[in-house]
Amino acid sequence: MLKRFTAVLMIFCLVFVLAACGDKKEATPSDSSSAKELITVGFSQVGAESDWRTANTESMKSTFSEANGFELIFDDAQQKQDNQIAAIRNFIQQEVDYIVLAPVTETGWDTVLQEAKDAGIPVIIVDRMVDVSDDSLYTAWVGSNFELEGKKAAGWLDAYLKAAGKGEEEVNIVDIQGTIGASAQIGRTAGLEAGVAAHSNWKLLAKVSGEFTQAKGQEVMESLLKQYGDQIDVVYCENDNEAFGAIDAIEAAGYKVGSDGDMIVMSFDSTNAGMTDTLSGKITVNTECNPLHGPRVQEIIDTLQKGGTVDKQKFVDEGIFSYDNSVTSIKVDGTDYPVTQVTDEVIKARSY
Ligand code: GZL
Ligand code: ZN
Repeated sequence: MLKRFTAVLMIFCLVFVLAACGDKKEATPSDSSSAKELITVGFSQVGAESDWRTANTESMKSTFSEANGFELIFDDAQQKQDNQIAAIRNFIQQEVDYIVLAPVTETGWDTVLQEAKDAGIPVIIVDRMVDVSDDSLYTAWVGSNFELEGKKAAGWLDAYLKAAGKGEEEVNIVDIQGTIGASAQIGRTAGLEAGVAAHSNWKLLAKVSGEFTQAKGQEVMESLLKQYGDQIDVVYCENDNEAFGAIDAIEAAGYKVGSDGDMIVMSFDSTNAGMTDTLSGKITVNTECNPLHGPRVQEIIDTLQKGGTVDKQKFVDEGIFSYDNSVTSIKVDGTDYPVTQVTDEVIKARSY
């Protein structure tokens, strides 16, 4: 009995082993050397704090897909620099081909970028800037000219007030700033402050960080309303999500936003939701900040893969959108920029 059982077992094992080997022969030829190596990209993203950030992440993820020849390792730092530094070290450990960093703030990157350089991994910076002692620590940067964004917004306010016959009136402004130390905050605040310096009738009542989020924007606006109430003429929000929060606070306090209201709201990002509020007049002007960096970074990597050289810094072109057509063009540092009135068609024509 035992012998027969052993014989059956041996036959079964033999059949099993043959079947397994057989599977190997079935392997499609593409599994072997002909498969194109994927380029591995480690992307350290700031977080998910705003609609703009979501659009930026989407652009990166849809660009760095396997279908496009990439393996993307994505890390969301929840707006903490320590998490970004840990992510970069992790990418170095994994020996990725490229590191892409969207830095939460400008300073504190020298050490970890030196580690990436020592590991021979090119670093591409997107969106905000890094302030490093040696710019060989990164290969390329692509993003917005934030100071120009701020100057455009201030230039629009100047023209808007003049068109409304208020060019000489006292104007009280509050600035709900972005994440302190982020290039977008630094540039947008600087643009407004330059406008205030150039106009003795512009009063900057307060600058308070709304951290680029809706919740913080609402909280900050609530306290500004308690402090200044209807003295406020202009609410300068350094991104759309802060504007959404500020508008909620203003309306909850019984005030009306808009050209025919108690105060106007200015914003940045021109996200889809921000443009919808600009169409309705809740936001009176929205200065564009384009988040679609995926294709721009892919272009840089494609060039580097071919052994080419890339621009150290590349600014993206951006517009400015308004509720009404009282201002159709502005001049900043001698250059004219068109102001586009928001319509349904303008919103439909945009991809984010
Ligand atoms: C700007 C980007 C800012 C956006 C905010 O390029 O860094 O961060 O303006 C986002 O919406 O949070
Ligand atoms: Zn002026």
